[in-house]
Amino acid sequence: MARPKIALIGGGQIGGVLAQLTALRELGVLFDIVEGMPQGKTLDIAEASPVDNFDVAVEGANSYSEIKGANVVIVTAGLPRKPGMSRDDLIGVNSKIMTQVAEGIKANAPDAFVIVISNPLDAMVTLCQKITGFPSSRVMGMAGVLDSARFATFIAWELGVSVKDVNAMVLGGHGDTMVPIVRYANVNGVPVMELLERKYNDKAKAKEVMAAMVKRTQGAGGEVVKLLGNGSAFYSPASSAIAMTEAILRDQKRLLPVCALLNGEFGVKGYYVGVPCVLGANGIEKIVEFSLDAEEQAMFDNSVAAVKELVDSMK
Ligand code: TXD
Repeated sequence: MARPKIALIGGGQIGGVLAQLTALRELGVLFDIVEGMPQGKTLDIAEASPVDNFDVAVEGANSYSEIKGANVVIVTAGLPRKPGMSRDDLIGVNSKIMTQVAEGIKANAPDAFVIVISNPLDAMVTLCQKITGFPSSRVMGMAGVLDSARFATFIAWELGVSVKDVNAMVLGGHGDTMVPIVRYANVNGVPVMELLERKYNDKAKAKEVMAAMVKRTQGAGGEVVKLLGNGSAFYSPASSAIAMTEAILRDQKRLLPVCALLNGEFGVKGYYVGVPCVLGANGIEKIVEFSLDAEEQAMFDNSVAAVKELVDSMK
């Protein structure tokens, strides 16, 4: 079976790491459409192949015609935040870029699955699906996998356990209103709240520590932006998008938080929001609902309202 072809639209910070990660997994990769830089990055990655022991066709491209036949297209085209900026501040410039990118994908890779990373994520994936006209099962946003990974990292550090044993999920919009689902966060099935209460022998302290981790998760993107001073996170977003790509290409039926177009699920219709989805060979194969308690519902509704306001501002 021919190796799958992945087109990476946007060869900047995240795009460069995406190219390396896809190459290392021998997933096959066609890289970027930005003048010159993609050729340099892919040549550099290819020259690492004897050392990292992978065979893969890695090409730099400057024309959409070279994404023909791509099975998956991952979009990072767009400006990142600068310190002090919100993701929403990017909507004007990145909407113009996304319009051009979506038209290129529609014309050259009409059967591809599309994973949008560009910010503001919930709005950009909405625009991409609208302009490509692809079924919503094939157009999704990457945010929840990253936000959940951040939440899991903070939990692991707090409890002194391996990240491999932490399960944590973040739903809602990809912004300060995102919703870490505290109630279901666990370490190999043991609720995190119980472990915190035992660690501190104090329920109030446990709640305080968890609240701090929730807040850090919601602000984690901005924390990296502030430290970097120029640009935003790129290793963790790239890894998160590759996890989604592998789930599709290897038909893994992963249950992951994905920014998906809702049609009544979780009480939302007609908007892209981060919810649990089964990802497999058919893309978003199922949106998995579960009951939210009153606090979670209020946070989710608030997050959805923020997404609606942002998306409606594009109309
Ligand atoms: O979780 C998430 N979804 C977020 C997304 C996590 C982190 C960063 N997030 C966003 O991804 C970020 O706010 C940006 O909107 C995108 C890409 O971030 P990155 O750090 O990769 O930005 P770069 O390094 O500026 O790369 C963007 C590339 C750059 O090389 C531009 O030349 C290119 O996009 N670009 C284009 N490529 C193709 N077509 C067009 N029109 C175009 N315009 C710019």
